[in-house]
Amino acid sequence: MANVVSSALERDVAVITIDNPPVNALGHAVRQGLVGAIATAKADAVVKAIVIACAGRTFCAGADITEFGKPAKAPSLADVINAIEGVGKPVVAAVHGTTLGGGLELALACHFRVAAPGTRLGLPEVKLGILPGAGGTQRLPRVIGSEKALAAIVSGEPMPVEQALTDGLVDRSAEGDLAVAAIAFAREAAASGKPLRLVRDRDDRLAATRGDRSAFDKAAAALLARKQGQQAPAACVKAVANAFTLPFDEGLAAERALFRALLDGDQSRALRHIFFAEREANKIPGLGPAVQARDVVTAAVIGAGTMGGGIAMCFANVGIPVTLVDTAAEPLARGMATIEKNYRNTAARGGITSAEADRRLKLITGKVGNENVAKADIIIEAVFEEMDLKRRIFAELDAHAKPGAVLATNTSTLDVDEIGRATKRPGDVLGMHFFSPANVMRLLEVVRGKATAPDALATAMAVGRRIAKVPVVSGVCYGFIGNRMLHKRSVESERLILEGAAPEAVDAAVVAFGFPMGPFAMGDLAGLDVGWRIRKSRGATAAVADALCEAGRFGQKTGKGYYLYDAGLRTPKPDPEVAKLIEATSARLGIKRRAIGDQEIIERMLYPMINEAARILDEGIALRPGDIDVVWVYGYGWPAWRGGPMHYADHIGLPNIAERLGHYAKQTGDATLAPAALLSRLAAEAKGFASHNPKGAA
Ligand code: T1G
Repeated sequence: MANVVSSALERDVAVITIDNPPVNALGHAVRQGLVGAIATAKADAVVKAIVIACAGRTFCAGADITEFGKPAKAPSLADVINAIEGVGKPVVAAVHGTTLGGGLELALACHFRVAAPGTRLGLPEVKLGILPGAGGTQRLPRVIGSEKALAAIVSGEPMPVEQALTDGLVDRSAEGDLAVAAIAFAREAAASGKPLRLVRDRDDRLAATRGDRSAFDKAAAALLARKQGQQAPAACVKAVANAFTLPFDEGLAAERALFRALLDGDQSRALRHIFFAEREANKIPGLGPAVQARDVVTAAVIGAGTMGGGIAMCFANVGIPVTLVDTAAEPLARGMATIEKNYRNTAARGGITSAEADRRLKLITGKVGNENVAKADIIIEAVFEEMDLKRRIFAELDAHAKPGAVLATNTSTLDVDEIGRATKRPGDVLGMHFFSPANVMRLLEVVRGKATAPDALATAMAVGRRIAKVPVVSGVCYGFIGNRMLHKRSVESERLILEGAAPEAVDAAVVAFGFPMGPFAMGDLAGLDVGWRIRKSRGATAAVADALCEAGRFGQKTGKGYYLYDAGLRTPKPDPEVAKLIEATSARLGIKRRAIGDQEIIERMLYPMINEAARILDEGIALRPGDIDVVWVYGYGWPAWRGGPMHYADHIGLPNIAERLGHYAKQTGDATLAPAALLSRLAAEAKGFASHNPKGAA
């Protein structure tokens, strides 16, 4: 067993150091080591105080999530915490990096916390569908107050050290070496002779809320308003409320019970799946440590439209200078103005300081003419979705781009290989498919062409992570992973309303499932004319959607689409005109209308997509099922607490899904709804998608 905990004596201070890379997770060996080291320090009369610190890039980032769902091994984290509280000598936590979850709970068990500059402290357990299970819901309120603790625990967002200092969570910020500062603090505490106070015994920050909990309840209601269907946020509220309504040990016991119930639940299993799937998506077979990403110091974006502007902001947001290029001064000025407006709005909302907005704006240089990409290490084309135009631009890039520059296209549907063939350097060409708004949406589909060089792909993945995106590799096919699946849902949603479901009923069922928006409201937001143009260019039709567009109903931008929108408002209102148009279209197509229930709506919204995902997996377009889940959670609003389409399918059971698909294929006469080969095979073998890791994927 690797020695992950060591102890050293600095005169009269015992320094206990955890060294369990990569994030000093509080796994079994660490807990054992801590209990042993604390007992030794307690018994050693020379030791007047103790410092607990971590080696490496961060203090403990929590319990070891890989141990969840396995039999618990003693000592538990609660045992470690009891050992710290029982020492009877000052214990100081020396924290740095991302001090999260069980790591912060460990630090809260200590009498004092000294932090390095740049430390972030938080209890993100709710993001894993659980709540802090080692006293965090009882100790944090005792230090920073109930309302601040509630916000930190229900959001799961870490706080910067500056705020932690202000709130009293951190006692001192270390100037210079952290260990030296923590040892000095520990020695001062021991020398002060002041009685030691454990956080568990503090009540000063609870009294106010105990006296009047109205502000707490109001804050709780606001925090839970956008968490419909999720169990963990509500449990967090209950647990934190116990801190000012119950004695400490009763609150702790209640926390434990809530924690256990959530940990064994489907939602936490789904969120843990997404946690690891997001990290697995970074591991590309054939792209081992030998394949080095190319250096990217500067970037260029071609096309100053909505997508181009958003992409340029992604680079400026992380300090990478970017040249935004367009064909003429007017569209360029319009694009730059939109970027400035976005930054000013963010600064006005307090998201960034205006100085930071200025700094980012300075990193974006607007230029007319593609020759201005010559210095860029990576060039992203974001012009109109038209093959000839893109091929022309890529052929031009050959002349201007420097050797070794990565040439990326932001196409959402077109053939990346064909675009690559427009250049003499197809090895440098790939797709980087951003999602609108590009400066907000975290998903990035990185499309690997047949000729794409491994180091070009590695570069795009590394750049994706640097600009705070979640990059997922896709092969070349129409619509890549996300849009190809989404197309199946669009076809089914059109059928459902022709067969009798109201658009608002379909949207309501999809929202009740956990999506932020249903297909019809989403169509109105994106603009129905976008899909209409693509259908026309592909000779495809959608009876109702086409009829709406022919009537000039493009959605929010025209004040009406599937819904009506009052001037300046985005609230969709059902429109009797649309209901009439749909009924007339059904009659014209000879479709008999009937009542359709929510279960059928959800099955037909989700199962055809899952079926298409099985084909995507089988063709190797997606490397592994988890990648598909990450695409849908970060790009299409699939509720993370349902784990993504593939995880959800395994939860429902592939035999059930296969049976329903077969039923709908017969009912609609659409043979493409029949279960895909991979889905049928796995269903027959009583296996799930989780068992299918194609092509040597990790
Ligand atoms: N347990 C096990 N493995 C972990 C881990 C953890 N807590 N955190 C990270 N890893 C692995 C991760 O899978 C990856 O592995 C590698 O470390 C690097 O991570 C009782 C019960 C700390 C901000 O939720 O948010 O405490 O892919 O790629 O981008 O109340 O990791 O290389 O094989 O993400 O620099 C609460 C989870 C746990 C924090 C670093 N803590 N971690 O981000 O690196 S529950 C969390 C993170 C808990 C108690 C409860 C991030 C990070 P691999 P990475 P990063």
